[in-house]
Amino acid sequence: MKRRTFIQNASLSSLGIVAAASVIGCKENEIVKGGATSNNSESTIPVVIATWNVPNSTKKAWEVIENGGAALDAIEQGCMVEEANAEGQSVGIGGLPDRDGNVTLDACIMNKEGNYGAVVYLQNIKHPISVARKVMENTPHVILAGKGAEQFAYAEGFQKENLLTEASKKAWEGWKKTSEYKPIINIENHDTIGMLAIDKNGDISGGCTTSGLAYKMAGRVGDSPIIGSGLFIDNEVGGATATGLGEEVLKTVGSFLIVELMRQGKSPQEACEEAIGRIVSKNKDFKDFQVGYIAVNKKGETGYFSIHEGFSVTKHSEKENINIPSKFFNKA
Ligand code: SD4
Repeated sequence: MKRRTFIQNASLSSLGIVAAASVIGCKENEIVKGGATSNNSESTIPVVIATWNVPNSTKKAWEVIENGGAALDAIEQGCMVEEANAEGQSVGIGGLPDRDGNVTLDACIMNKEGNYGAVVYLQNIKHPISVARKVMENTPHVILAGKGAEQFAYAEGFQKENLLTEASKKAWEGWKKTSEYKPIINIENHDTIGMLAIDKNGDISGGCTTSGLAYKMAGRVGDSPIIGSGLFIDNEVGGATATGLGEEVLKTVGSFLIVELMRQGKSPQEACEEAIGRIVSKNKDFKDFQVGYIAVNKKGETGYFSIHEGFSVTKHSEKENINIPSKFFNKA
């Protein structure tokens, strides 16, 4: 099949993302209850929580908050740690490229006032989370894309950098031999950062930063920089952020949904479970892709839930900086 035909035929459900063997054979459309851990129902303020195993990022964010800093600064600095980590292949420098070999980054940030800034399809800039913050603070807009975002970043003093590391270039060259679009659940996407923080004043901010899905089509933008999908904050209620197959998060406006469910009285855990339930009940192919959500409410209670096993969160509270495996929907 010619590549063009392949792309046309590749509906989201047929992208061929491989599910872990341990998750086959679940009961469809049944939400697994009892997902909350003791860490979840505990009210902890301040708190920092992020998708995946990113202890250095949560540690940095926590340090900012511990020193009396605002949640917004904690989010930016925490996310920057992973963006600068060249070994992480799904965010910032070292991110896996699109199928043409270009590393294109998506990021957004949202503050306690409900202000928001984002960059999509940004190239050659290591810290998209910081450019997103500049969009929020220094422009009359909320999203800048592609070349315009890049020009804006240079005008704001950011340096041009080559983001394609040797390791990611090698991986891409290996992928090109078959050009099959088959990312593997939890493997290639393990360190995209969605981060939520509550500072000592009890104010909430959040951020999300990613290189998106490896070997995506040129021009593709995921959920991560889109308000309400990859991230949403309402300082009176709480915040939520997402990771995984962005197309499915976008179609259900997942993070906004979770915050609205919390507004209606659900706990962060219940809200994350319902948002995952929304995806799986609408999509019989959910065995082929992963989505994970994390949430925090105004009381400092947290929640996290995913479709499949393998998702985890890193949570920094007064007590500890700990990586916690998430409960998941798709029980064997
Ligand atoms: C995307 N949601 O671009 C992102 C990818 C991701 O962990 O989160 N990976 O669809």
